[in-house]
Amino acid sequence: MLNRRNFLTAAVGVAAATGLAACAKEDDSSSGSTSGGSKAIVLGFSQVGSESGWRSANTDSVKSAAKEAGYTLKFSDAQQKQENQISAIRSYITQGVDVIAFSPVVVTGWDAVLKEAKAKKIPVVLTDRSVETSDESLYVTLVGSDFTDEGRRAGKILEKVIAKAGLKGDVKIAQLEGTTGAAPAIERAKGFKEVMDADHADDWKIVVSQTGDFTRAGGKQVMAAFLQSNPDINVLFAHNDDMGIGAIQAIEAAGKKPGKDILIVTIDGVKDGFIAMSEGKINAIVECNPLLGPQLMEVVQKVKNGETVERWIKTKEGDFMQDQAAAALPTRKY
Ligand code: GZL
Repeated sequence: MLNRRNFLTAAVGVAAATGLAACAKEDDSSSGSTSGGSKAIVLGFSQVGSESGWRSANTDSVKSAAKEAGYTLKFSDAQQKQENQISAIRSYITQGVDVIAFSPVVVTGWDAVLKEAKAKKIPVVLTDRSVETSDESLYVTLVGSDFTDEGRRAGKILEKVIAKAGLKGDVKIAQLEGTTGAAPAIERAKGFKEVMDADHADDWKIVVSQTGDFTRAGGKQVMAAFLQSNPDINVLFAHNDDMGIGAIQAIEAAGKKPGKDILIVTIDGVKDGFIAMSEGKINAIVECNPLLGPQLMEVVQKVKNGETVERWIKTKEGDFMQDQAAAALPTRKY
């Protein structure tokens, strides 16, 4: 999806303009002030929504880091609707913010609005999720994880989970996919399939796969349907903890033991995921770090100064087996 590129010089200017009505849910969550009287950087940020524990932690990180940096943050929650993100970005362009940052809910459909930002010489920084575009100049950098690698890591840690559980015979996998068209959903599925195709073509099979839209309700509803249609599922791979936690409720309602009758691997590493893992209901978690705020603010300053920034600033993250959960819980930051 995103091919790593070398450095890209961000030469930017700032367009002044008057404000317009905002989009779904907007707030100026911090009014910046800098010592020395120089004008505070004005950052327009469009957030995907508030669909998961990961997203809430990501929002907190962006808001607190903007406050810490003394930036004026204009923040909007798109409630997982692309049209809300586009209107928020248009509003930031009209307001003449210094930099626009956003986490694109899906990978396609951004060229037009990003061309409008470019025309007004407002640099755009992607956080968390990437976009598909033929015009690389439409954004300066992505601050976020390698989701394909997260999918590969999920496949590799599932091997350890299966060995530890002593699961024998065919591995029948249910996959709860993230939001349809979203980079993490596309790329996590791709990475997981790479491991399956390379190392488990004859003993692992994804027997059913459907989106749960990264929400607990979605995970519960879809898993209940999975169990109706495929009662012999013995593994669940959920693209995030929240769908895995929802699926646990459906598995227990069906009279089965999550983490035992059905082995579960999820991605994110939010606190509730670690709690479920410490209770033996999730077998392993691949971490996806939402605390991108400080890195984002650092990049925004560099971009505002017209400095060179890397095309992809990756976040660091680990993987956790069930027996590590209890010890890790007290130090989890989200
Ligand atoms: C991943 C992020 C995903 C999380 C989900 O970086 O975009 O969206 O994995 C969240 O929990 O909803």
